[in-house]
Amino acid sequence: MASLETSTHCPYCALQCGMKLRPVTDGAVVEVVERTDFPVNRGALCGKGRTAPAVLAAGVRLTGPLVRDEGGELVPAGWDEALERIADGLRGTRAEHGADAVGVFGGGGLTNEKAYALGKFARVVLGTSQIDYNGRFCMSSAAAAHQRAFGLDRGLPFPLEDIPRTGCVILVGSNLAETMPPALRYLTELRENGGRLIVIDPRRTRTAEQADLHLAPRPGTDLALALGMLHLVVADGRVDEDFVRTRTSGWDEARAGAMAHWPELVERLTGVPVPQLREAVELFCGAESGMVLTARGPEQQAKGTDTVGAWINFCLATGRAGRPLSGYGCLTGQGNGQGGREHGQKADQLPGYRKLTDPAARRHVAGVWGVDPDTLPGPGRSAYELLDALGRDVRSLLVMGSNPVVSAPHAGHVEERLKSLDFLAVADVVLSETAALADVVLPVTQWAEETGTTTNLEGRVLLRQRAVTPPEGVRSDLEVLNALAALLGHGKGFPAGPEEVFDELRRASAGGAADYAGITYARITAEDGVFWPCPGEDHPGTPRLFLERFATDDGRARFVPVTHRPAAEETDTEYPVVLTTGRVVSQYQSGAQTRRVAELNAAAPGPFVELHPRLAERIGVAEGDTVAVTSRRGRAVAPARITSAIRQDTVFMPFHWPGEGRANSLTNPALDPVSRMPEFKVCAVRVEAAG
Ligand SMILES: Nc1nc2c(c(=O)[nH]1)N[C@H]1C(S)=C(S)[C@@H](COP(=O)(O)OP(=O)(O)OC[C@H]3O[C@@H](n4cnc5c(=O)[nH]c(N)nc54)[C@H](O)[C@@H]3O)O[C@H]1N2
Ligand SMILES: Nc1nc2c(c(=O)[nH]1)N[C@H]1C(S)=C(S)[C@@H](COP(=O)(O)OP(=O)(O)OC[C@H]3O[C@@H](n4cnc5c(=O)[nH]c(N)nc54)[C@H](O)[C@@H]3O)O[C@H]1N2
Ligand code: SF4
Ligand SMILES: [Mo]
Repeated sequence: MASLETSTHCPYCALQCGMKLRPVTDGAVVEVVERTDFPVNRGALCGKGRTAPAVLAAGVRLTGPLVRDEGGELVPAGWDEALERIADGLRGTRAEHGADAVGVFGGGGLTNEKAYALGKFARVVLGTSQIDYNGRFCMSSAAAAHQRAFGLDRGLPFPLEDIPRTGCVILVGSNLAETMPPALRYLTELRENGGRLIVIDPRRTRTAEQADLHLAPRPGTDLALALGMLHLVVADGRVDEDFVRTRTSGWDEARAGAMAHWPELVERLTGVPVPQLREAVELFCGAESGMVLTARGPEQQAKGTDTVGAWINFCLATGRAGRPLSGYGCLTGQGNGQGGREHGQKADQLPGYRKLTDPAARRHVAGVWGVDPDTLPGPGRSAYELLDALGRDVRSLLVMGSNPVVSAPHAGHVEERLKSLDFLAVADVVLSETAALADVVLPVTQWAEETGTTTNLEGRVLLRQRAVTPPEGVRSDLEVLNALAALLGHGKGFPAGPEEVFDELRRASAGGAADYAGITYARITAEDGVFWPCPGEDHPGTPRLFLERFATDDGRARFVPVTHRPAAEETDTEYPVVLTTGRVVSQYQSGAQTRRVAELNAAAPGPFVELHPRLAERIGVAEGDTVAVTSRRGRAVAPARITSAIRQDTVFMPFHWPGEGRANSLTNPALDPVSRMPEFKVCAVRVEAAG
């Protein structure tokens, strides 16, 4: 039977665990089999990966297009009708309001081929600048900080296998034990090898429980914390002067910023005692090598870019970057969170991580696309700004691979904006909350039913392979774009075959920062994935970046001067508690897929509000009682989960559910000025027992 097994990767997070799929019964459904030969997870999977085939079942997933009838109901329709309705809708808006009144919203779960084709479709077929995607809500602050400091954005500049061999890891706002469970092994091995682990999180999470030292700052104060630690590095004479002189620029200004953040001030701002700050610096600087890894905790803030910048400054000042077993990295989140940000579904971007504002980049990509560079639109709005403009400047929208009704900040407002559109089309595998608002819903194939590449959090390009035949009535996103392009007058240039699209992507990315020119499907299969940049088929790929030089013009990493500032919304007497949000192990994102899996629902049945016993006592709620959480934007209710593992001034809600317990009814859409990341991790709320 072994020959019937197909090697592929999980549909969910950025770890992209390897797995094998084996057909059961008639070949329409598969089961997951361990794939121990793939190095990243060596066979281990979390519950989401193990149960992913449940979403392939008819009755769970969409099996035919839906269109809204005159009575306002979504009813089954044929593909021709559904596609024509979309073409008419988009064409009509363009004729009446101009090309920029048509918007596109993509996703970091889409394969490289889809992300590339979607960006090209927006710019070439629709002629619109108004395209962005949910990755803006994910790692955009780290990406911006990477660009600023290193001249290149690849989440991790080294493979995960380096982590167990470094001396000390500072993990900032990552709950790896729940968000990438098989990767916890790297931290366990680190500690077995004598390396130290410091976790910074307002909650004592399952991840923090593994740490030698856990710092629990008030949400939104990471910037002060990082500056305070850099202050101590300077005060204690621990700066790596030689590294700073030879490999960096801009230290004097950055140093001045840190010196303004003396330890006692930082203790006051963050709530982290000075002795803990000192211990963290001693552990980190006392080791031969070290890494700082951030995830959404410090990044999803209205100052996320500067916060990551402060951690990069810390790495540079201590000489823990651009050297073996040392560096700063961001733990990217979505299945193709890395590749999805490289090939053109981002508002300001062309394939190969090129800039839409760069004339040479426009010429190169226009050449590959066979169009006049002058016809390519300029940069558009960022994700939240695009959603906020719906029904006003942007009047028709195509959504592919996102469920913003649940996942966008200030979701009540976003839902209203979606409802005010002249026309909404959604391509999805299930009837998500966003799809349920659409005029036309297109059912698309899923991971096991199609072939395509993703780029995992290490920058390793991987191949997912088709293992089952999709149900009749379902088409791939590439087939959808191919058909829509044809209806809109572009019969050529949008092939539906993934390998053909990938070969075009390779040419479009050639010479860019994220260069895939030398990567082929055959090589990926033979080599356990290929790390970009990989400019030629004889190039080995690049697992480790920056060892000789950084990707800036002069090869030096740039310190960025940063200073602390408060959260966009501070607590006050009316809203005295901080709300932060995040994830639980058994649900994925907006839950569109995982809320349809019985085993996962049994483990994580619904929303909750995590709060400290003192706060619970003060508002008079016991475990399981219904709690009302109110912010300036909305209200949510969910059962109390009382634990001393959270700060007394903070409550936590996971964001996986719609309806009454929707965390994003509360969150603040204040944006980071550089990355345009919303402040998902901090807002002010009132917490009460719900009558
Ligand atoms: N089970 C599961 N796994 C997933 C996902 C999922 O939805 N479910 N999604 C995937 C995706 S797209 C992503 S982006 C990743 C996200 O992976 P993580 O970043 O690990 O996930 P989060 O739970 O959003 O946030 C991590 C931690 O940040 C802490 N935090 C909150 N506020 C602050 C703060 O102000 N400062 C600091 N330092 N920490 C803070 C939270 O308490 C939380 O424990 O997970 C990926 N994996
Ligand atoms: N409060 C709060 N909100 C958050 C966050 C937080 O920490 N706190 N985190 C943010 C982050 S990091 C992220 S990444 C976002 C994610 O939020 P969303 O963008 O809503 O992510 P998903 O739930 O993964 O949505 C993906 C949708 O696309 C569908 N889909 C899956 N694969 C495909 C495909 O190949 N093609 C098509 N057409 N559809 C597909 C799925 O069924 C699902 O409906 O949420 C953000 N929102
Ligand atoms: S850790 Fe991520 S990639 Fe691995 S099985 Fe779980 S969801 Fe899938
Ligand atoms: Mo994410």
